[in-house]
Amino acid sequence: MLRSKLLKLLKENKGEYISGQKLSDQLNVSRTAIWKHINELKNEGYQIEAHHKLGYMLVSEPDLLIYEEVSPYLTTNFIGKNYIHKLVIDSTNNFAKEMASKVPDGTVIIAEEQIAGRGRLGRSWISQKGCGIWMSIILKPNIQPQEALNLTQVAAISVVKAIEEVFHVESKIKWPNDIILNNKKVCGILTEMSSEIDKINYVIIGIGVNVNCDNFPEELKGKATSLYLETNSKVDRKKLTASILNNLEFYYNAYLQKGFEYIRPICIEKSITIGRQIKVIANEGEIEGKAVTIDNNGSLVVETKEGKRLSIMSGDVSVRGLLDY
Ligand code: BTX
Repeated sequence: MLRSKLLKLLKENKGEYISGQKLSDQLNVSRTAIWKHINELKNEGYQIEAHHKLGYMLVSEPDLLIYEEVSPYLTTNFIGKNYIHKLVIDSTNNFAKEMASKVPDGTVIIAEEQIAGRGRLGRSWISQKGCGIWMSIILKPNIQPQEALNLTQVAAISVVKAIEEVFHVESKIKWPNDIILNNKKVCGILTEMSSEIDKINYVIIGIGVNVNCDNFPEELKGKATSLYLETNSKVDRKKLTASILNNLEFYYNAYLQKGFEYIRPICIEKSITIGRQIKVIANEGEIEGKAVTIDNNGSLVVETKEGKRLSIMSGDVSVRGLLDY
């Protein structure tokens, strides 16, 4: 793609002029075509100096999660190869659902802002402009529909590993789908699926990470946080986005090849739930007890007051002493 190639050349020469002639020779297009693309890039927020003799110089890139900005850090084979970026969207999970049957495995939908971001059970997810990573990944695994729940865990450890890799801070997983940093929620995961009785059509993994957000609505203060608020420095969304996708591909492949047992120790190590008193609203009703472990199927094992052990496949968990409980 001409635009990507042009940007690559500009980036390689960032801070230096590169002549219009050289660009047109290297890219094998007219100087007018170069000029047109340069204007487009400028409109997107790239700061490019143009000099009638010296040519063009890239001064700075916009803070946008477009493919050209994220892909230099991507090491994946299939996740993110098809990458759709939107400035504003209702919900990346909604858009992913519309697209899922028409796009390849591993397609990523990412937005700068969601105006109707969704959490689980009809709850909403605040997704302010330009401060977070709001994305959905479409996967088409050849596993049984009931196993799709494990993919939330795969995504959760991928986010925890990515945060560790890029920012050297340790976050924890509140089973099954929240990432907690210093006792507050920094990320939520919403996994949705379309399936037949014994075959998955597609799974959508929606990941919302509060990266540079510095202001949450009153009702979330005390519950929500961002990497910026916890680390006190503005964070590079591009590197973190790529690292989440890189880790996701790694752990997803490992899960498909080796089963849940492979990721289980990491899920346990990174859990903030295990060993704590919890309340779960599950299909079975409300259960109170102590979270003991995560079993080989990815279920949370809870021991009730009566000493009964229950395996919970999915549910809404409150952990005593955490987030208003
Ligand atoms: P959840 O149901 O576990 O969490 C939703 C609850 O979290 C809300 O009711 C609110 O209390 C709190 N909350 C809302 N927004 C935020 C926020 N930005 N940070 C911290 N806490 C918040 C969690 O659901 C799953 C969220 C997935 C979001 C991604 S973003 C990309 C994709 N598209 C989409 O619409 N959803 C997913």
